Amino acid sequence: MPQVIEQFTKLPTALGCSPKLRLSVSNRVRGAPIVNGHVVQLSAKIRMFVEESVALCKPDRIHIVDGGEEESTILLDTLQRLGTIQSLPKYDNCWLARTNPADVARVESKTFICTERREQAIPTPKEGVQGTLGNWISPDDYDTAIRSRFPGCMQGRTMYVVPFSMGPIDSPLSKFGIEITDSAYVVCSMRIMTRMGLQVLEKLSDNSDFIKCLHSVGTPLSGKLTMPSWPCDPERTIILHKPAKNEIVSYGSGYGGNSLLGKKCFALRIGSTIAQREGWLAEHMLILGVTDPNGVKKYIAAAFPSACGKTNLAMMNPTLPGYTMECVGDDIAWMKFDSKGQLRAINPENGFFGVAPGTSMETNPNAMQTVYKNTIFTNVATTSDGGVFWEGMEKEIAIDVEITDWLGQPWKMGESKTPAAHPNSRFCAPAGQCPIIDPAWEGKEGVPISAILFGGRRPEGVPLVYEANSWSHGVFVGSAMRSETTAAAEHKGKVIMHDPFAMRPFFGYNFGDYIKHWLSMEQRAAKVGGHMPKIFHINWFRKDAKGKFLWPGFGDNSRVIDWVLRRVDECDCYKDTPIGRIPAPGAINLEGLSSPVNEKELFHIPKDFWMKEVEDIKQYYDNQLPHDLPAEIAQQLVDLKRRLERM
Ligand code: GTP
Ligand code: SPV
Ligand code: MN
Repeated sequence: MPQVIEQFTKLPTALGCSPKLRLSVSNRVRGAPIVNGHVVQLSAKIRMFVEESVALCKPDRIHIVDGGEEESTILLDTLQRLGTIQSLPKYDNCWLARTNPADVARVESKTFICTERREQAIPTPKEGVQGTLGNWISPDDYDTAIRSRFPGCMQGRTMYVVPFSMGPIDSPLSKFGIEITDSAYVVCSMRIMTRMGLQVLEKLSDNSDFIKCLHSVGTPLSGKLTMPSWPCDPERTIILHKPAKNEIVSYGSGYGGNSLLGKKCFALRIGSTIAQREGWLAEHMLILGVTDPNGVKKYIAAAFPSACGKTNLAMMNPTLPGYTMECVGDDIAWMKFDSKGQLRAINPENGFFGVAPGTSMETNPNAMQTVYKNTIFTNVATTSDGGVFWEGMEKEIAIDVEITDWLGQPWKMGESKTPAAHPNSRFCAPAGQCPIIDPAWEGKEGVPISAILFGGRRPEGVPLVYEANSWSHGVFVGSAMRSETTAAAEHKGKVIMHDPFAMRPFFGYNFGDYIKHWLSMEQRAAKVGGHMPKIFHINWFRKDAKGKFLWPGFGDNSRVIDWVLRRVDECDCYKDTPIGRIPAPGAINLEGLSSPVNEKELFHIPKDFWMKEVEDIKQYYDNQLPHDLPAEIAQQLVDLKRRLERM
């Protein structure tokens, strides 16, 4: 430990102040010395936030993060000494973190939105029914939750002050945050996932507002003889949001969405409340640029639940000749109408925190080429030649290498019964490294969106693609989305769950109001003479009677995108069905497909399945939104049922 502290005091002259000034007696906050940066560089508002946090958490020292290369090297080195990360010598500046096995995913059940009244945060379910659209916490319980966890939680540790921007620093669509954390892993990951450091601090020097993010792993070091390599407090983990104060407080977990507070907590939960107030959309969506064989470029946004294919679609290598796909973002989109009524999107993130298993040169070569430098892997397996391994990479490693699983145990392909990599293991890599990153991905104004896709894992009944008949029908489709659960959150087993708009874990306010907000977008665009993007629903995951996927997916999804864009151009290549418009027979280009597909089965719409689906959706609305469902959406369901009855 003394070695570690020494490391910090050896930091280079940060933020342009001399070592003498930096280590002067006055460079303290409430007695805690600042070992990197200087207190004079904090705006009054940031300083107040740091003061309050120091008084509460009692860190031994403070480090104002500058975002520089040297700082990053020292932090990574420190993490390596602590045993939190190990280097992966096969690649360039790549690292592996192994978490505590109890801290491997987001924890929806421990995530709360705090508002004065419950109905501001979550819909009131039918009496006797458990609500599934988020958790509310009262202001009193919010304070108690903090008071019972945070006092002294950073004793013996360094408090990092991380200034960051969600979105390109100069974009009018971007927002700033300050994350206070006691985890160097978080700092190094935030450096990849956000624009972080000095530039942001300078932007905030006019004392402007920011989102307050407080995070602790919840393992103070005072009196501890051993230092865990992955400190956390899974039993008492809690993730709190107070939209009225633009405040996020997270305790007990170091994992992804729980600790990198710019991502789900800020860009989606707090972001959606700001978006509602300001008239835009903060969504769990990828953004993809598509250039067709005529050289015409359009952008689409797509919302699929966690681990359901956003990263893959966002980085797809199209199999359809003549097409070029470019990636703007793989997880979050902030979308706003411009003055002409064109919906424009930015990716507020700066990196990818992508699902590792299933990613390979076959399924996603662009992701593979992104992650072999400057990447932090979490919970993947390692190879004896200093590389990484996960399920899906079987063909990509030398046969003679030995594999160590994510828990650090020897693992043998074909023999071991447990997965080598945790199913929710991830890579955290700079977006700029993606070989197909879109030239406009950091554009200030955002890219114009022509179509919005919803989708999920639906093994049965749901066709490969269908188009909504109107904006409100599309909003209905988003509200009725369901998908098989994945390892991205704590749900066990593969059950089909409702995940409206792929946002169930990420709503910052009452889902009923969220639907109303989506519906209101149409008038918002109309007012300035704009038009709405078309809405589609896709399903790459339909299976045949033997349980095999009916659709090859991945690069062949370009064939679906091709139809979607032709529909955006109002091509007459569709057929009406009770659930929406599907491609007319032969309208999906299947030329050159590596193996034939059963088009009939892919687009079959079984009446009994859909009648049951209507009943399930009705029950879901009745149980979860008995008071909050907009009449327009209730009517959409009635209309769908009527169309199906006539089938
Ligand atoms: P989050 O980062 O959790 O929000 O997830 P994501 O939506 O970005 O998920 P991702 O793209 O990483 O997909 C996760 C899993 O879906 C991987 O195991 C992929 O192999 C699988 N997958 C993605 N696209 C397809 C597809 O077209 N077909 C099939 N069968 N599987 C796919
Ligand atoms: C998701 O679960 O949707 C993710 C990963 O994108 S995490 O950041 O951990 O939430
Ligand atoms: Mn996600």
